[in-house]
Amino acid sequence: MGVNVAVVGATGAVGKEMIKILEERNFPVDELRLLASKQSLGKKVRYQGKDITVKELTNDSFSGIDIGLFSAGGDISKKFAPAAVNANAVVIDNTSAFRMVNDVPLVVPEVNSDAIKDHKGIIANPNCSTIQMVIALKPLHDEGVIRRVVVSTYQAVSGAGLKAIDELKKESKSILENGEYKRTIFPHQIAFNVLPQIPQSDAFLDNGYTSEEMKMINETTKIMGCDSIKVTVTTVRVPVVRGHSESVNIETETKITAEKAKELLTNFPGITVIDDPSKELYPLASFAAGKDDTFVGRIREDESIENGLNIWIVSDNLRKGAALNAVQIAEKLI
Ligand code: L14
Repeated sequence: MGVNVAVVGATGAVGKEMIKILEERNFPVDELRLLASKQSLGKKVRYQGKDITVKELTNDSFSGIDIGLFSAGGDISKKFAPAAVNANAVVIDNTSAFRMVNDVPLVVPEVNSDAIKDHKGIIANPNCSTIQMVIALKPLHDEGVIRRVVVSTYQAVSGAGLKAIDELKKESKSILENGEYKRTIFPHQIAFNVLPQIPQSDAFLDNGYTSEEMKMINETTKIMGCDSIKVTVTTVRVPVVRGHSESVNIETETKITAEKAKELLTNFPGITVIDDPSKELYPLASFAAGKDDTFVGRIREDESIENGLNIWIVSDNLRKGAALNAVQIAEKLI
């Protein structure tokens, strides 16, 4: 007997990737129900050689559904996840709507899959930048107990959706050709530029941090199950289509040598170490795009403190950062 799966936000950047990953991993789907807003009605999405027509998302969309994969924005999740749970579906929510709610497990399977069993109908998928960071922090924390993490991110535009990818491409072209382009997504020029602001609107909180930065701080402690890890973050948008990069400085209670860190990271599931300075080999967004693993390199000791490491982490934000992690949670569920 297969599983009936609904994808909410089926025509978005993450929704499309979810459908692709269900197919690639031979997830035992019985019925695949594709749901989206009115604008996407009637669109067709290909799955296992067949076209599936997208239906309108309503409170009645979930009868018979076992698992609902939500990725249509926080407001949609808040509005429709309860209907899915009432219909006895388990919701795996990719938005920030429920991540910090007490009863809602926030899960990266390689790090805290035990949390899944405590769900009461909703399981939250963490923020893309959080996922790829905690997967690398976990083996280092287990070895040397992390005190503090200082991270700067270099985030791809696809996190902001298909329209943001389009904006980067069109703006780049217009600059190269001295043409005109009118921005509609980013607050400033993103082509050939770097923006220390994510997301693109209502980003800044009273403490001067962005919501993306606070998500990484709060979600990391929840997933790692450890309040004593201090985290500080600067999140930055770069003109890359796919793949987030992160520069991460880690201070531990006990010394972890660079060599030991490399061994721990190499042996951890979901991580591939690419770290050969003599050959100029290190993780790149262009390499990570379309792949499943989280790639770690530039592993070296922070010589300015006693017990510190610097690492560089890259992963595909639409796959491990979103769709793949959600499907991996669904695999653990069934
Ligand atoms: O919280 O704009 O899941 O790149 C992930 C994508 C927040 C915004 C989340 C972006 C979103 C982010």
